[in-house]
Amino acid sequence: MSASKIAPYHRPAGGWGALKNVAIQLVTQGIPLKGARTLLSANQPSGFDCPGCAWPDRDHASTFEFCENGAKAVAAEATRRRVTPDFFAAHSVTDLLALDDYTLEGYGRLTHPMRYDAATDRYAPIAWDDAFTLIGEHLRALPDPDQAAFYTSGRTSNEAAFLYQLFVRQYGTNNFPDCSNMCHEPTSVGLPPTVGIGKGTVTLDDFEQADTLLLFGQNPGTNHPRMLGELREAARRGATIVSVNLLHERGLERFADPQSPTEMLSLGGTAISNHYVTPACGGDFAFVKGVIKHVLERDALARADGEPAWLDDAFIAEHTHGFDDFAADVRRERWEDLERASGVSQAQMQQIGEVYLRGERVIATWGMGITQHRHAVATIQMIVNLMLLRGNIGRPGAGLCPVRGHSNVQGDRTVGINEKPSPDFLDRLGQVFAFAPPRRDGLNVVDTISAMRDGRIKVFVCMGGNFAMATPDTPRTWEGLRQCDLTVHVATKLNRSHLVHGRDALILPCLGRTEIDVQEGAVQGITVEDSMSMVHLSYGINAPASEHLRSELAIVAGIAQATMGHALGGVDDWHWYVQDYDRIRDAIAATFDDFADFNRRVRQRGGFRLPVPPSTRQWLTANARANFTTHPLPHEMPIDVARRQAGERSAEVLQLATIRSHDQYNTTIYGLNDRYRGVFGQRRVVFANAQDLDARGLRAGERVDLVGVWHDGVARRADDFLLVAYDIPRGCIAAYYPETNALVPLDAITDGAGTPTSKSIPVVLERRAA
Ligand SMILES: Nc1nc2c(c(=O)[nH]1)N[C@H]1C(S)=C(S)[C@@H](COP(=O)(O)OP(=O)(O)OC[C@H]3O[C@@H](n4cnc5c(=O)[nH]c(N)nc54)[C@H](O)[C@@H]3O)O[C@H]1N2
Ligand SMILES: Nc1nc2c(c(=O)[nH]1)N[C@H]1C(S)=C(S)[C@@H](COP(=O)(O)OP(=O)(O)OC[C@H]3O[C@@H](n4cnc5c(=O)[nH]c(N)nc54)[C@H](O)[C@@H]3O)O[C@H]1N2
Ligand SMILES: [Mo]
Repeated sequence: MSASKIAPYHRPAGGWGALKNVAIQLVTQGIPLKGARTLLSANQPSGFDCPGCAWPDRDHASTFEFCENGAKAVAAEATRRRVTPDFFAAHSVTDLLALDDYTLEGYGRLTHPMRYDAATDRYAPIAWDDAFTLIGEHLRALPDPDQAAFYTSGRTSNEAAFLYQLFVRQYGTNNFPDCSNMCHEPTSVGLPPTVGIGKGTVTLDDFEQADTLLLFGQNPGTNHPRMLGELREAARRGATIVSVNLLHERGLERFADPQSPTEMLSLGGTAISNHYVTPACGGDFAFVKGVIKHVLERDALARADGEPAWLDDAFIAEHTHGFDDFAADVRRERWEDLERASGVSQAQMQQIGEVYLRGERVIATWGMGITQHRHAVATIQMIVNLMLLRGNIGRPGAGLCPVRGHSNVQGDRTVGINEKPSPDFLDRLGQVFAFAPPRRDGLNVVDTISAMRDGRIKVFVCMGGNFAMATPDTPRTWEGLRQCDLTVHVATKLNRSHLVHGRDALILPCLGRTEIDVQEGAVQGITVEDSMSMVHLSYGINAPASEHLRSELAIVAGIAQATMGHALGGVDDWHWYVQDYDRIRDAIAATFDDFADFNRRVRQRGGFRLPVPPSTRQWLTANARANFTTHPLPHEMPIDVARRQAGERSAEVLQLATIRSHDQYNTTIYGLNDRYRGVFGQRRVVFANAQDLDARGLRAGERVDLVGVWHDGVARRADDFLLVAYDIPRGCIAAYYPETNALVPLDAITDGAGTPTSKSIPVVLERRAA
């Protein structure tokens, strides 16, 4: 690993750096040339869906699209390293807990089912059937099924997720905390009342036709590298690209396509953004409102002068509701209040308003910089308002594009992983499988943690993910996990969640998406849904990491059979579904009209797209219209509240945004560099504005502790970070997740969506004693 240093990066994103880093990853994971074959099969017709991000690819049938971070995700799964029973015999859980997350996952793939033994403080092998029996005993012993919770991380296939929710609902609870609760939940909550569906409305074809792209709070150079290909094409054909981001992210500024010989040889790359706006943390809500205010003002002027209107009057009249109230509210806002709340000047809001007016086909995208804030739902609805003004939804080249995270997080939701299922869905599920699904709303992620802490959740099953690290308020989450009677983790690699366990604990190793899945002698494919609602098949190509691995589906069936004794839908044994995954797809098709003829359609080249009614201007809202939503600026922004609570330290409070480095996949750390941001060989850094440092008598290069400020008076801290002077708005700092999750209070959540506000946590900096 390279020595630690801070050195600004001036080259474009992508380019030679990307190729070099893939080679380094292959060597680190012990993958020889064969690795190249694995990489070339990502997103190919007969290959597997990339386990990296949820960005779609051209009809799943095009030439290989190079993606550095997709390659890292594949290499991490295809690693030659193994965590065997011998490994567990040699290391106590207490010893393993002392290691960092990078080291833990670096040990490689899990090979055997393991059970915790308190007498030796070690995990020891257990037979699969005994593991299932143990889970069944625990679950059946609970007096109330609501005392169990079932987490899903978004890599799980549609088939596994469907079977999982079917079993859990037969068992009797809707307790489905899900990674989505920490991710795009505000999108899933904010969009349905406005456009009738909680998903994006565009396809890649729309990206090809758009003349204006508004990119809010996402870092595609790292988290969705294949999206840079679309942005590069757009930039080259003269589309106007506006980035709205707390930081000047390299990938949003310049990109060199590793597959373009000219860009690689000239070292220059393509400029991406024409305009770059850096609002304060959480300032996007007021910023978008300011842009809208300009649009309304220009429209009013044009009309007064007898010029053509700027608004799409016909669309607003025919398709929308609520315009007058909304417009009146926007007109009432004063520019100085919008400036203060956004951290953006009136002039720049007007400038971007002008860009929006000139755009004939506008797409708005957003990521975690928008969703992980107190006012995320309002911000997303304000973006929708902006788009509705000129009919930028439901026509070619225009629309909404929330950019999802995990490669199947959207699909898991579609097939029923939802702690607040709709009555219609439950009715249908009950009809198809002849049972009475539970009707009570279940618990989301933060509610599950609270419920564990006060003993209301006793059994916790995780289908993937790393709950102990990905969730907020780390010490409190750990308290909760340790109070459980049983924790179960279905996983590919060792992580901290396996070490912060209940009294009984199991680790159940599963096949990854890159691996060949054979049931009853036949190779099985699974399906996933990408960020643009395309559903396609995925087949692994590598031999399984161990002969003892089972597919997630087989594991769900094993748990279900041991718990319930019989299956649903006139089937005796849950394993019947797993013998041929087509059977589960038939069950999905019977439950959801949108999946009619699933098995045939998914075998068409490129798969199929689930219906997205707003993309053809059909609005499945209560009033069958697209709705403008009115959201006045709050009297106090979250940071003002925190400052008030901080008492005499009020002037010191900063807003911390917790973000991803280039060398990580959520809690999986691939390496210690974040090269586009100039960070090498380390992760405990905090990016701060030089003037903020001066004002606090601090200097870049010093080490500091981050100390939380919250109304409950609980001491929250994350210690020992290197201060890096950075181009970031005043009052804001940024540092990597998950090291900073201890600072995120459990009740710091998005209004209406329960998502941790991981992008604006009030903290103060304290110099460490030398
Ligand atoms: N390689 C890799 N790929 C991934 C992941 C990964 O960890 N590694 N994670 C996957 C997952 S689950 C997800 S959800 C996505 C996440 O992908 P992103 O949404 O890109 O996630 P983040 O890195 O958390 O950062 C979001 C961006 O928001 C900006 N930001 C922070 N606060 C604000 C703000 O208040 N306003 C604005 N406008 N911008 C702000 C940050 O500067 C950063 O550029 O990526 C997915 N893909
Ligand atoms: N402070 C802060 N916290 C955050 C965020 C943030 O920006 N800031 N982002 C949030 C977001 S957007 C998300 S999505 C969550 C992510 O939360 P999670 O989805 O819970 O976390 P991951 O790190 O993606 O999970 C990694 C683990 O998944 C397991 N795994 C990998 N592949 C498979 C597979 O195919 N099957 C199974 N069964 N297991 C597998 C491996 O054991 C690996 O260790 O974190 C959230 N937490
Ligand atoms: Mo995510």
